Amino acid sequence: MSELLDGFEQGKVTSAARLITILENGGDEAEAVMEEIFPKTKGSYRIGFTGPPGAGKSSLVYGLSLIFREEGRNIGIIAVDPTSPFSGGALLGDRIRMQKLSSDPGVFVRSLASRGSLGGISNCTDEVADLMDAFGKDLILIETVGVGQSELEVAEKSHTVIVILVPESGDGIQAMKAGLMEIGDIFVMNKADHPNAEHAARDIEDTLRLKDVAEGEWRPPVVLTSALEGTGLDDLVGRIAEHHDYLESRDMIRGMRKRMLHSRVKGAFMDRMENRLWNNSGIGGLMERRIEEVYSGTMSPYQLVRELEKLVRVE
Ligand SMILES: Nc1nc2c(ncn2[C@@H]2O[C@H](COP(=O)(O)OP(=O)(O)OP(=O)(O)O)[C@@H](O)[C@H]2O)c(=O)[nH]1
Ligand SMILES: [Mg+2]
Repeated sequence: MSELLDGFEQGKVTSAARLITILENGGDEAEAVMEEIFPKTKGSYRIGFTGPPGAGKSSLVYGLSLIFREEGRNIGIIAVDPTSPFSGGALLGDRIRMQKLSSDPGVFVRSLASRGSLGGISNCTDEVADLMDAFGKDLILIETVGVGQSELEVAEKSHTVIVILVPESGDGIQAMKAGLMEIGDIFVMNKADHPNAEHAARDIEDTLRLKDVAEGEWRPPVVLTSALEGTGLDDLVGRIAEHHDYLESRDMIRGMRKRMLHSRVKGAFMDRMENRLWNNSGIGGLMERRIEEVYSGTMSPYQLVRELEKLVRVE
């Protein structure tokens, strides 16, 4: 591992990539890598991209990357490997784009296996983002496969959250249902080359207008883009900069980083506690023995909860 870390220090992409694999595998080795990496992070800016499958997230990330590169930014891209049944069709396009980007030393692209069959976001997204940060990437773009929880998770990991919608499928309503309206800092109506796009964008604007936004606070804009034709991307880059400036003017960026770390430490701690409780404290065993009684009606579920609780001592 020390050889890999040396390589990493010297800016070798192959070393960084192998360290990411270690992070992906988790366990003690991953933790040892993080011990080395974490102190080297410099506070990169993180942008999350979420939205329904096939909305054009990868295409936009690619298009934006080219612009950010022209601006001289050093970029890391984390994509969830599109292994889900929803997004299998995009795989080839993703691969081709990734290859093009990978040949640019100013871009570090990595796709990570998603957790579970529903896609979402990878367990080690935070760690990989930190590694890219420590590797000198000042801007990290994180794409999720938009299903269920992942939107909310990416919001916890990003300074700016971009919600990408498309005109065709009544996305506005879907977005509200999925809670996307709450988490988006910028809304993108992609596929503006489709006839319905402007109308759909106005729908989203109308919905957003209902949001309670205090005077002077950020009101999420709606940007029309066509990742296919490359239109609207400069506008989107401008909006991202505005949101960044808004956060900075209120000195919120460091506070957000603190909150991100807070939720991360808490998450990791709770995972560990759950494991320990369930496997090492006898709770799992007691549960197995007594659940029959709950099933047969001689004990209530809450009685069993109290019994389990007795095994845990929290001072
Ligand atoms: N017409 C049109 N097609 C687009 C546009 N943007 C993306 N597409 C196409 O839509 C399909 C899906 O694009 P992706 O960028 O892979 O979408 P995604 O949101 O990353 O998809 P998943 O990662 O699978 O959820 C591809 O065939 C793209 O070429 C656009 O602005 N206009
Ligand atoms: Mg994609």
